[in-house]
Amino acid sequence: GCEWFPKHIKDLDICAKRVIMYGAGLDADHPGFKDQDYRRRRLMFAEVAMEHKHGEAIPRIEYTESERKTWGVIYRKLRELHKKYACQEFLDNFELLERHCGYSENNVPQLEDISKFLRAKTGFRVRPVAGYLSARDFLAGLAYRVFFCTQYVRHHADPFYTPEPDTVHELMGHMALFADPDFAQFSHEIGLASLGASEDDLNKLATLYFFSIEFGLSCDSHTDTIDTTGKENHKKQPYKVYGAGLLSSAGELQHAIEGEPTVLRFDPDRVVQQECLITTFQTAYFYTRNFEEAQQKLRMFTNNMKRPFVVRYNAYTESVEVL
Ligand code: H2B
Ligand code: FE
Repeated sequence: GCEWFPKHIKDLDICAKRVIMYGAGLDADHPGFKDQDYRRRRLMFAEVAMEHKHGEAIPRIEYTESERKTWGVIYRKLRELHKKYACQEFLDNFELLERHCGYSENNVPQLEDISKFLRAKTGFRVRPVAGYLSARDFLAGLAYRVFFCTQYVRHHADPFYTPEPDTVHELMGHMALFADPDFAQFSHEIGLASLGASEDDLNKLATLYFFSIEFGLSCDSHTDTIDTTGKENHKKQPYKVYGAGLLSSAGELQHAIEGEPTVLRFDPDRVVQQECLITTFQTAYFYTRNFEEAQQKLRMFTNNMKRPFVVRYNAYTESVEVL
């Protein structure tokens, strides 16, 4: 647990370069594996991300017609499903993204615009990344209120499937809630807990990230689950979705709410025992009443983690003091 970790937001330049897999390294089962044009395009995105440095403007991308079409198809489908399944905080902030950040069916939004918007809202920002990072590097970004964000679009052959994060997942799934102060704080605190954490603790934090930020459910504040006769109303689903993995996947979003999976309370001691499933739908999801509750539970859990030092985040200098 005494590995190097970023002490200043600028140090994230180092984390951003340690991509595990991107562009040229596409696996044989990737839909773009045999598509030379797609692979070339991915190398361009990788270059933009690799050359980006903290504090610089994020280059604007001119998306191709094919990329815009892929975006549009998913956008239309997901917006329809969001209205039914997403939590209110997500819906409200998504509307702001439509109003202020160029979100629409016909336009792939630019990271630079979103980053400026989020910064004004919660101090969060995004920076481009060429592909998948280790959990350690990825979570370190959150400590500095930075979200590593892919900028490329998945392969057009299968708009509703991607084996890796892509900009559609990030923009449709993740961005809206980073405009919510409690959600932002929750994310920031997972990140802080990860700095210099032991391998074991880091895995636990990655699992907590997975079942909250990617697959979390919350209670529907607008649905009364008990009707006036006092009988439970089984018609209305009491859960709403806030996890980005769900909100960016038409299939799993419906499954999580309509498919009657196991839904348990977000209790970190229980959550960390759950296996993160990557290639199939989850068999269990976890819910919190709201992001404040998620924050409190996370804090109780991380307070019991052992680190041979204390980290203190200094928002003025955007650095971490190690005591
Ligand atoms: N890297 C990138 N680029 N995007 C992610 O969403 C991501 C990642 N998720 N690395 C991380 C790992 C997540 O699965 C957890 C923290 O392990
Ligand atoms: Fe994600």
